[in-house]
Amino acid sequence: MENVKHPLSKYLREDRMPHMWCPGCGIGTAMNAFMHALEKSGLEKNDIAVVSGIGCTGRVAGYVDLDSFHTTHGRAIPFAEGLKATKPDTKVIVISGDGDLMSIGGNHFIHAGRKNMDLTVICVNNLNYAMTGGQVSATTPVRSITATAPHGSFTTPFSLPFLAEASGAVYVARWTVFHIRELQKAMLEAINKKGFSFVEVISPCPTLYERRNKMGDGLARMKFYKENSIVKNGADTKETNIEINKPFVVGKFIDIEGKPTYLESMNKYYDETFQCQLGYKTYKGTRYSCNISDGGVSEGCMDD
Ligand SMILES: Cc1ncc(C[n+]2csc(CCOP(=O)(O)OP(=O)(O)O)c2C)c(N)n1
Ligand code: SF4
Ligand SMILES: [Mg+2]
Repeated sequence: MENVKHPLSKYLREDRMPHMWCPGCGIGTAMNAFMHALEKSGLEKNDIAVVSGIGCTGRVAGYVDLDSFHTTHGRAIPFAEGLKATKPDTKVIVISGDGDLMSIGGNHFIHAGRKNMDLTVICVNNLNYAMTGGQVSATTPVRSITATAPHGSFTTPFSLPFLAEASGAVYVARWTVFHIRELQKAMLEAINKKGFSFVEVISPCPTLYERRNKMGDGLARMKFYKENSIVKNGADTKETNIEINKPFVVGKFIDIEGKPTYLESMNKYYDETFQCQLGYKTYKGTRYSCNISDGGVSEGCMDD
């Protein structure tokens, strides 16, 4: 057995194995789909950066053998934005949980979408804050039992495809960990997309969410996904609400071309505004020294 290698082992930090995820958890399946998508993308490992926040899903950053960053809770997106701004040629991909990206980090998500930051965001939505014991998150369906809602949650959850579209995302898809081929394809399309792309991965947390809601183990949940997912590519994202134990819509909902990214808009504006000023150069990445004299931009101010 010693010589048996995972076919995608080049993307894995094998010295970190075994991983910490519970039996039946869907995060490993989501990560496997992600590694397949990377392989198909043809990107070199050095051209990719992965950013996660804190949570069970956030551990992905520690298991992938790439330039990866396990940032603070809710701050994966602003960290990724900074990374992209200084390294525009790097493919920056955020992978994190529903609590991290949509609860504490929700504000960053909507503004990154609004600005069309050139990022791919993959959210593993297990409908709760798993790592900290299974509390209500921004995606917990009404009437679900959680650690902080022992009689059932009563607040309206976000529908993530709807939120992503409303924020300005140019690519939006949702699949479950049962839909492994579709998930790989969606991740690949999102990675290849210029602009703010978003993939929601519906995934079980059998240890906390499914157990409390008497939904069975991880396998039972896969059966539920199989029998209750309504594949509807191009569906109106207003139809993507998730209710407890009810069928829900999956598919590719948004895929648009031609919207300028944040850096493209910035460069266009500054190029037009400063075109007459000696020494102004279009921003292509990190520039350090800046000798601004007499209010203008002096020659040699920006080093490429
Ligand atoms: C600022 C801050 N607040 C709270 C926490 C505690 N905390 C760690 S992980 C987590 C929830 C993670 O939930 P989610 O992002 O859905 O990831 P999951 O574990 O479900 O994959 C919380 C509240 C923290 N680490 N930092
Ligand atoms: S607590 Fe839930 S999300 Fe976390 S590893 Fe276990 S099953 Fe997965
Ligand atoms: Mg979660």
